[in-house]
Amino acid sequence: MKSFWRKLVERFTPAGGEKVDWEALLLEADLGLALTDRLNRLLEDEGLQRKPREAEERIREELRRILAAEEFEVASAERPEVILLVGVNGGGKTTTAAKLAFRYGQEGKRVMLAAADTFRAAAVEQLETWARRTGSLFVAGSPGADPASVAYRAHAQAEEEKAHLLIVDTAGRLATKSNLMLEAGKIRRTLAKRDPDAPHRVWLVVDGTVGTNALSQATEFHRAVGLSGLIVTKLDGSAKGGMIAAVKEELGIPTVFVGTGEKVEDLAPFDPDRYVSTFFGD
Ligand SMILES: Nc1nc2c(ncn2[C@@H]2O[C@H](COP(=O)(O)OP(=O)(O)O)[C@@H](O)[C@H]2O)c(=O)[nH]1
Ligand SMILES: [Mg+2]
Repeated sequence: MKSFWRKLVERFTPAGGEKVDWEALLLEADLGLALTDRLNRLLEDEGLQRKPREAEERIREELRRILAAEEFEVASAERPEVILLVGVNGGGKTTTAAKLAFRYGQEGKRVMLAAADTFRAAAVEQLETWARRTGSLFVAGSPGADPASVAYRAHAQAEEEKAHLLIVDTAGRLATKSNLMLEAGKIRRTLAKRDPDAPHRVWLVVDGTVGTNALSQATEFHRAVGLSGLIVTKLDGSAKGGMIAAVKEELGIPTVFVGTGEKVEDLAPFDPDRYVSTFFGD
C-alpha cells in the first residue's frame, strides 16, 4: 500500500480554508458507503469537519477500533484442520494456498494441498509445483471430476496421512461468480459430511486492487458460502486497502492475512496497527 491518504486530503481540501469534503475523500479511500457515511456523521456530530488534524485522528481511532486483530493458530487436533479458499479467478487463491502451506510448513505442521479445480490441467500443475516447492502433501482429482468429490477424497487422505492442515484450493468450471459460489457451497457441505467441523475456515481471497468491488464480492460469497475471513492480495501494488475496514464494518468479516507479492514468503498476518499507519502514510 502506497501513501495515498495525503494526496486525497490535498485533493479534497478546497483552497481558502473551507471544509474538507470528507465524504468524497473517504469514498475515494475505498471505505465503502456504510463506513463513509458513519465516519462522516461522526465528524459532523463532533464538530470536527473543519479540523482536519483532529478529524484524521478520530478516523484513525475508529479504524483501529473496527479492526481488532484476529489470531489464527492451527490446532494440533486429531483430525485435520481444513481451510477452504474461495474467490473469483485471478484473485490469488492458488498462490495464497502455496503461501499458507509454506507458512505452516515452516511452523512444523504437516500440510496437504488439494486442487479442487479439475477443469484446467494447468491449474492443477500450478498447485502441484507449489506443493513440491513447499514440501507439502498433494491431492488432485482426475480431469473433469466433481470438485466436491476431490475435496472429500483429499480429506480422507489427509486424515490417513495425519496431516495437521488441509488447504483446499478451488476454481470454477465456468468463470462466473454464481458458478463459483455454487461449487464452493457444495464443497463446504461435502467436507462437513466427513467432519462436522470442517471446513474450519472459509477464506475469501480478493485482489486488493479492485477497490470496493471486493466488498460486493465478500457480500455475495458470504451469503452463498458463509465466510470466516478475508485474505487481501496484491497490496504491494496500487491498492488503497480501505475495503479491509469496509468489509469488517459491513459484514463483520475480519481480514486474516494480506498478500504482498508473488513469492511464498509474501504473506503476512493482518496487523491492524500496521494497516492503519500504512493507510495514513505515516
Ligand atoms: N503482486 C502480487 N501478485 C499476486 C499476489 N497474489 C497473487 N498474485 C498473482 O496474481 C495472479 C493470479 O494468482 P492465482 O493464485 O493464480 O489466482 P487464482 O485464480 O485465484 O488461483 C498470479 O500471477 C499471481 O502471481 C500478491 O499478493 N501480489
Ligand atoms: Mg487458481
